[in-house]
Amino acid sequence: MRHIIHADLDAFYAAVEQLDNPDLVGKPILVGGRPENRGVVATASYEAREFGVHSAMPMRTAVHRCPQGIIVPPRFSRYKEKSGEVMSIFRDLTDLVEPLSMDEAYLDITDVVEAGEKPLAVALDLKRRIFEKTGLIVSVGVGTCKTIAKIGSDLDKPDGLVVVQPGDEEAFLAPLAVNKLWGIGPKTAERLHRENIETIGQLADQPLEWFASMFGKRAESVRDKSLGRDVEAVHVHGVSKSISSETTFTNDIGDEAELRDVVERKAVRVAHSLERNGLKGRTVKLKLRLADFTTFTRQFTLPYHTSDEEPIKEAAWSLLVAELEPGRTFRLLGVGMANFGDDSELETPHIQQLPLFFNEDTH
Ligand code: DCP
Ligand code: MG
Repeated sequence: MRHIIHADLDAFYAAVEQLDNPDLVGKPILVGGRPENRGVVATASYEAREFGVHSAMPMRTAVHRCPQGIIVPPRFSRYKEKSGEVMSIFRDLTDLVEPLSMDEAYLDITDVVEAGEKPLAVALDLKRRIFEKTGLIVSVGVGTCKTIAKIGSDLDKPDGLVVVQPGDEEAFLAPLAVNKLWGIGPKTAERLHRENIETIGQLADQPLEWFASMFGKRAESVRDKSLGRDVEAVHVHGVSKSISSETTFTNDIGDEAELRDVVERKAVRVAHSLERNGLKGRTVKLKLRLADFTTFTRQFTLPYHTSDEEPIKEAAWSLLVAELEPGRTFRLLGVGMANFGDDSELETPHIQQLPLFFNEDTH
């Protein structure tokens, strides 16, 4: 079973403006162009939304509805910077992150849940970390497919958290309006309205043939979504340069056996992520943070590309052993793999004869 999070920041541009200028906190903010320049609202703080202001509205209309609104010109480079901070916190949790825009992303947390974490705890922890590290508030939806996660994150905004338990998908969606489904725009909603279909439940109740006549090629996908069981994967865009898994401990760890255990679990996670993404790597990285927050990485390059657990475990552990000192404790440990490629042009027996580590480029 898959576990997916959809996370979307609240009133993103406005929240960044309030963060950088405390005078704006708690006030109606209209981020966008001036009304005299035919500006539009990029976003409004929740305080301004109470007056019926929303994104894409002409600023002239917004000012009319909310005369006390404070107009703030957008600062895109600052939003991009904050977005980067948020995305990197998402990637601390899982490598399977699919950003949809500057302020929202899908995260596949299946591995994290299979490692024993409860989805609710993962979501709460993510919200807390985003707030502590960036000062921004994120709304989160959690479920077994993208449809559920996406709808969930929007349902309880701002500062939302909706977790739909496996098995509850259909009942969760049933009472909601059809236009909440991804891919049902105003035109389709109008066609459905003419057939007296207003809710996702009414849509899901239709026979298969009806879906075929209504949606053609999309029939199956729309039906799956209406039942909360779409199978769409979280797509990691672009070519990632490394895959890693790291944890900050609640209490710093110095015990060798405990550290060994963490390294092994991280290595398994990395191996799984590599496999999921169809990648093999050669450079194993170990990231460490000490009790005094000093952070550094060590790396080993293997003689061949691999996605196997064993060499990753072995390399990461040998790097860590070199850093153990009596009394030294660690607050963060991460294992990663970089230098992706494939050795399929080489013959396997030849590769297997190579020693495990032939090039130690630790620094
Ligand atoms: N945005 C924009 N123009 C739009 C919609 C959005 O410029 N028509 C920008 C401003 C938003 C950001 O994108 O801050 C994120 O879009 P969201 O739809 O997620 O809206 P917000 O984050 O502002 O509000 P919320 O997600 O709380 O509804
Ligand atoms: Mg948002």
